[in-house]
This record gives sequence, structure tokens and C-alpha cells, in this order.
Amino acid sequence: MSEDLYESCWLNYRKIEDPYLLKQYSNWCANFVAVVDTPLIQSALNEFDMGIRGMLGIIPFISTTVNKTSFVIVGVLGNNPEIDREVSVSEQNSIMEDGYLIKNIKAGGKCYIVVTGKNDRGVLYGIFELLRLIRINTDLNGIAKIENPCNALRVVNHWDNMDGSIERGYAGKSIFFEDNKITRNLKRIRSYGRLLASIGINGVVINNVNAHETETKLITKEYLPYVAEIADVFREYGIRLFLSVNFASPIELGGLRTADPLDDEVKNWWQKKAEEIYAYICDFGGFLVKADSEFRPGPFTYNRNHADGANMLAEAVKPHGGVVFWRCFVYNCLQDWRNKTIDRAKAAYDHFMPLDGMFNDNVVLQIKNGPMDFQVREPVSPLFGGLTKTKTMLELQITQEYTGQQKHLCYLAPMWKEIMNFDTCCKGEGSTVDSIISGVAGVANVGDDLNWTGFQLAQSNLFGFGRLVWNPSLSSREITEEWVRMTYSNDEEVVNTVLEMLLKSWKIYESYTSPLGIGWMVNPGHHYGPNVDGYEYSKWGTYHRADLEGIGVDRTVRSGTGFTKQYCSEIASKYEKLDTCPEELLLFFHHVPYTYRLKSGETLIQYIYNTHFDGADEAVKLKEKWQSLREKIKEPYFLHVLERLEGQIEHAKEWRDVINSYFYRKSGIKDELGRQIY
Ligand code: GCW
Repeated sequence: MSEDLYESCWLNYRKIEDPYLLKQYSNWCANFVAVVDTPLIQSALNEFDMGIRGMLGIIPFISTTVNKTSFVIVGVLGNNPEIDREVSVSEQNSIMEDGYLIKNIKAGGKCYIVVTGKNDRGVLYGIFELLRLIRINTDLNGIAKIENPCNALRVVNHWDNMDGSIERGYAGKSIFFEDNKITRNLKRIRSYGRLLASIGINGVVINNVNAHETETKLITKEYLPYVAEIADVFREYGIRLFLSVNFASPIELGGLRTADPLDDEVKNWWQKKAEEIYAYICDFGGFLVKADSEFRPGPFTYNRNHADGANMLAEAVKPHGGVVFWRCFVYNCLQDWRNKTIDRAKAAYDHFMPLDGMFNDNVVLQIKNGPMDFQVREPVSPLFGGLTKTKTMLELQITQEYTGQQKHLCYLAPMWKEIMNFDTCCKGEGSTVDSIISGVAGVANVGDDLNWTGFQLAQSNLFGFGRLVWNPSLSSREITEEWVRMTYSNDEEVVNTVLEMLLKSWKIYESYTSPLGIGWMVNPGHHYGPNVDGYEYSKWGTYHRADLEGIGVDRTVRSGTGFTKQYCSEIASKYEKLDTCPEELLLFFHHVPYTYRLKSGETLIQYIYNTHFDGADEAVKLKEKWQSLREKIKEPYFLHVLERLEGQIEHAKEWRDVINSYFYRKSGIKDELGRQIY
């Protein structure tokens, strides 16, 4: 079963069909030379063995020394003269921490492949890459490539609760917790470790940032031995385990009367706690903290600021090499919707900018990509580029909370790429987000469903996340093509069809849901399906301000909330003016009349109608494209995807009709093309 596509996703090692490549790969891969001196090299060997058996149909001969003329030799630089000899000084210098070199060497009558890195994690990644290259049918003759991760911190965040539920999870129950206990199913965790390592992930937070009563106890001896077992499994794949913690733990667990970060007893409590945790998990990554946000406790209770809170925890884990991921998702969730001067979009910046430079060096501020909350379209948070003296980390949402909940196809890598490549201008032109951050965290989309992500095509989001975080300059097309080839087939028709479906899907989803950056027109609570006024008169700070003349939130300095001012001047002035504001964000920044003419010549209202009709039609085409592959995709997967796409078509119609009817009724303006609006 473990070789089944469901369980092993893009790591299903089906037989290579091309006879020329099969022969080429088999020549090298029949012999594997490695000194297995660490658990990660062991994992690399296991993976190689599994991959080669599956893809080439041979059992590799494993040895510690070279005694053949054709082989794959693997190991950390400096540990094996056979490897070191063939890697030039300049190559050695170009390989960074966690990076790797894959090189075909022809010398002394031998022809072989070297996979090496500065550390064993790099070697493991190199083996995953080698297997990937084989899987996607790359000619390895003459190959010489060095790959280094662009981000040192490559983390997934699970919003898993100990009762087994997953906040914003759409793929079943938690793989870590069940009935307020920690899972004994370490096999599943190991499979997950493989998946994560294969895309370069090196950190995992196993519990929800909302650490409730039971999860608070994860850092006690009742649970730590079991948390340690999970950490042991992840360690074999170069992944460090982190926990989300409750800032009020000294009170809830320690019986102290305060959690004041400047109180000596509190500091002491956390230091002892850190020692205890590290006694169980020697390489524990550290803490993720949601504080003073959506009713979670934090330093504000004691009149302290976020730097006080984060630094206190950072000091506790510092002697052990731990870090604190401190979230910037802090805003007033009890806002008065009548008050148009308050703007939730401004909150994170207002809270954290005054603290820039005040955080310890093992604190990383974790910032959601946009100033609101993972909508289908948002501008990039102004904290990127704003904070220049503090380590930052980008938080993305892999799980599709606002993007179709893994019932709709919405492939997010193209969106993430735009975000990472966004130029903040903070240090002049070229200060892109990916160049100023220390890492990326993604809210995981997996659960205990057999296919991990509920919707099989949503596996591509996890894959795309890892690959982009590793290298944000890869194109969406390259990453996506890798995924399709690995997951389904190298057949060109399959590759091109699925590629096109995935690459178009985000824009399609956007077009039948929320226009031009407005966001939030969803049912409250679960956030699925259209409800234009669902959040309009609520306390959450999430409004569209539609009236009979127009729609959009005026966030300009001139007449609105002044949010635009949070960006550096080049960007601010662009967003501030209606005619220079990028159109896809028009309604995020401006309140615009329905009769306003867009660059295309359409009026705003006509644009809303057109995109909603077109988007729903495009959803139909997604299904048609998929149907054209009936003969080429294994039946259970074919039918599973088909069923989801059919559901998407119906739900896209619902979106189309609710949104169009709402705006027709508000504005009284008819569709120029006379289509049916209710
Ligand atoms: O908007 C919210 C989500 C919550 C989530 C929160 C956060 C984990 O709807 O489910 O809580 O964002 O990111 O903290």
C-alpha cells in the first residue's frame, strides 16, 4: 500500500517506461556506495533503495567502498576521499548548509554519479532530487548541479488540536493527535517525514497556534515522552519539531499568579520548562506563539509589549539552540463596524513597527502574507520591507480556508510566487520579499485522509509550497510540471492538461468569488460559500462597504483609513491613486463607483458580472479538460478528481449568482449582455 499513489503522493515510484533512460539510470543505480554513519544517510539509503526498486525494477547493491566502474556514491563532504577528490574547491565553496551537489563524473575508466553536501541533510535532499530527476525522466549524462535553499527556515504549521480535529483542516483528522492523546501511528508520521523532506521542509509545528487547555499540557511530562517519539521520527528526515505554546502556561501549568514576561519567577519557570523539554528532545526547534490575538493571552495583560513577551521566551530556549516564532497576526477582533476610521489592515504594522530592532536574535516575527487574512487576493503586508532590524518569516496558508477548502481546485503556488517576488523597495529596487526574510511557514493542508489532502490535486499545494520556499526563483510552470510528472505521468498530454488546469485555477477561483481584492464575502465561521454581507456588520474588521453607488474600502491617506502610508513611498503613492493602483487590488484600496471604467473599458459593475459568468464557465472547462484524460489516469484517482470538479461547477454557479444578484440589486444596473441575474 505504501507505494500507492494515495499514500505516497509524488513519491510513488512507478516503473520508468523510456527504455533508453531505464538503461542509463540502471547502469549507475545498480550500485550504491555510502558509509552510513548518520540516521539521515540511512534515510537517504532507504529512499534510494525504495525508489530504485520501484522505478528501475532492480535491487541496488549497497557497499561502503568503490569496487565497480559505474555507481552512485553518496556522503557528506570531508568524510570520503573518493567524493572529495572529484569536487573542486569552487564547488565545495558554493555548497551551503542543507545544499547539495549532483554530478556525473567520468574519470579513470569509471562513470558515476556523486551526491554530496556540507551536511547529511543536504545529502538526503540530494538523493530526493536524484530520484525526482529520474522520476521526471531527466537525462543525467553530464549532469552537474548545485542547489542551495534560499530560506534557512522552511516550516509547516499544523493547526491540529489534541481531540483530533484540525482548525481549518479539510482532509480528515489529525495525524498527530486522537482523543486527547498523541498518536501511536508513527508509521504515518514517517511517511509524512519523507514527503516533507522530499520538498526540503526542515521544521514542523505539530499543534494549533490556538493552544487550548489540553494542548497547553503538551510541554509537561504527561505528554513530552510521546512528543519526543514524533520528534525522533522527524529527526531521521532532518526535520525539527516545534510546539505552539500558551503564553499563560506559567499560570495554567505552573500555578504562578502571573505570566508577566518581566517577572523573575515567570522567566525562571520558562527556563526550567525549556530545560525539561530539551531533556526529552535534544534538538527541539522552539516555540510558536499566537499572543494577544483572537482571545489568546499575551503580554498586553501585564502592560508589556510583544518584544518583552517574545524575548523572555527566546532567552529560555537560547541556551539550547531554540528559536521563537512570534506571530504578528494581532488586531482588534471586537471592532465597531460603524467606525470607518479603524482599519484591521493597519493593525499588525501599528503593533510591531515601533518594536523594530528590539527583538532578540533568536526571535523570528512570523507575518501573514497579507495585512488581513489569507484572502484570495491581498496586497503584501507592509511589515515586509517595513521591519528592517528584525528577523522575519513569511506565513502562507497551504490549507484552503478561503480558497475553496480543498473542494475547489485552487493551486496557490502562482500566488505565493507573486508574494515572494514582490518588491518592497525597502532597500531600493530589488528588495523582494524573498530576499529579506529568514524563512517561510505554511499552514498545513494535510490530515489522516488516505490521500493526505482530501482533494488529490491539493497535494500540489504542499509540493509547490516546499519547492518555492526552497527556491523562489523556480517558475510556477517548472514546479507544477515536476508535480504532475511525479504524481501522474510523463505522458505529454497528461502533463500539459493538468499543468494548464492547475496554473489557471487560482485566477478562475478568484473570478467567480471575490473581485479586485475585496475579500471576505463568505459565510461567517466556516468561511465556505458566498455571503456578501456575512461579515459586513460584524466585529471582525472585515468589510466591503458596498452601497448603492459603489464598493470598496477607502484606505487612502487622502480620504480613507491611511493604510497606504504603511508602504514605502514608491509603493504608497501607487496604491494611493485610483489610476495607478494595480487593478487586481482596486477595491482593497479604494471605494469605487460601479460606473467607474477599468483599463479594459468595462465598467466596474460589468467587470463583476463578466468575471463571475466567465469564472463559472471556466470551472466547467476544468472538468472537461480532466475528462479528456480518462484513459490516462488510474480510475479511482480519475473519478475522485472528477467528482470534486463537478462539485466545484455547482458551487461556482452559486457564487456567480449570489454575487451578481447582490450587486445587481444594490446598483440597479443591468448586465449589458442580458444574462440571467436574479
Ligand atoms: O482568521 C483566522 C482563522 C483562524 C486562525 C487564525 C490565525 C488558527 O480563521 O482559524 O486560527 O486566523 O491565523 O490565528
